[in-house]
Amino acid sequence: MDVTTDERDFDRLVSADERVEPRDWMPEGYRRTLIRQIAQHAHSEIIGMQPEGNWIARAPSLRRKAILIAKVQDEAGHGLYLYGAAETLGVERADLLELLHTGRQKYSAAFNYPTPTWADVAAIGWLGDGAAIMNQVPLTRCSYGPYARAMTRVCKEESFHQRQGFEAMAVLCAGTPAQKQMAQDALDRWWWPVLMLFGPSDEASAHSARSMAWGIKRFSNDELRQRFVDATVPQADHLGLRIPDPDLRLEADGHYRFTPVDWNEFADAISGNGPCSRERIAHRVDAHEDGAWVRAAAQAYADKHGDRAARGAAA
Ligand code: BYC
Repeated sequence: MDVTTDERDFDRLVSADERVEPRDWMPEGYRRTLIRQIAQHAHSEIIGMQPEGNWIARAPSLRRKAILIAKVQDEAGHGLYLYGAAETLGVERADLLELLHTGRQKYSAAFNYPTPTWADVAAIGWLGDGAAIMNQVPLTRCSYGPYARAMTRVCKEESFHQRQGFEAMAVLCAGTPAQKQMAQDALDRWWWPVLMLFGPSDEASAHSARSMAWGIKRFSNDELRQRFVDATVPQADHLGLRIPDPDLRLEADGHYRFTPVDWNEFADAISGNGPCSRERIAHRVDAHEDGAWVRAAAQAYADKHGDRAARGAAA
């Protein structure tokens, strides 16, 4: 098959490590892969607001409440940048939300787990945002410009989130024995869901090879998971907490060996059978329906005044 000039230009951009922009020709598979990944990422950000949002009214102090409100609001902002990046590929935000609400597009399995105590909020910041940074910093070099640029800002905010989670965890660990136990219990609950954030093992990952060849992903799922474990175990040691993996050990090569994720549990969590899957989607659909009047008002304003910002809010 003849290679067209468009294909040659695209291949040159990708191999020269330059950015592909919305105006550039791109293969249909590349466009579809980006829509799938960016949409899943956006959905994870907005569904990820729920487990922590659950604690806004019950945060243990005014300071913690103010920090948590700001963090949850940041996650909504990440969703907006990401839906915006997806729209540059020719899809509508309303259609992506419809796919989320009807279970036809995924979001991160981790957010299907509950947050029964305040320490779970600290653990999500420390571990969940820590994993997000490990996964997303390489995405700032993604070959698709709008996604890469969205990631630059997201990663800056995620590093504040990770620090506040670690600090909240450190305060609990320096508290009473009961508070330290709360921190340990939350680590026990979140360790495995957070390892799932990196996706299936390299052997099972359907999209990695193609996405890496296109410069969308820069490292494999297992490589990033390993980096996360290597970075996080010393942090747990510093806090005086125990990683809930009896087989975890430091090898001579300087890397930690750890027990693989329970992939059956992962499969359940991504297919709508996680502990809170139904509750998360039901809550999301309710919030969307409750917001219908805001979208209608923004649309009416945009129609009357031709205001671009209001049209964006109506979407
Ligand atoms: N959960 O071939 P694979 C946050 C799916 S939120 C559910 O490896 P890929 C935060 C995958 O979609 C940030 N599903 O796929 C928010 C695919 O299914 P389909 C979350 C998963 O795309 C609030 C299938 O499994 N981060 O940080 O090459 C508070 C095969 O997988 C998961 C991102 O979204 C999962 N964990 O690689 C705190 C990062 N993993 O589409 C924090 C951006 C995989 O074939 N995304 N699947 O039906 C990525 O880097 C990549 O998409 C992944 C997966 C590494 C996640």
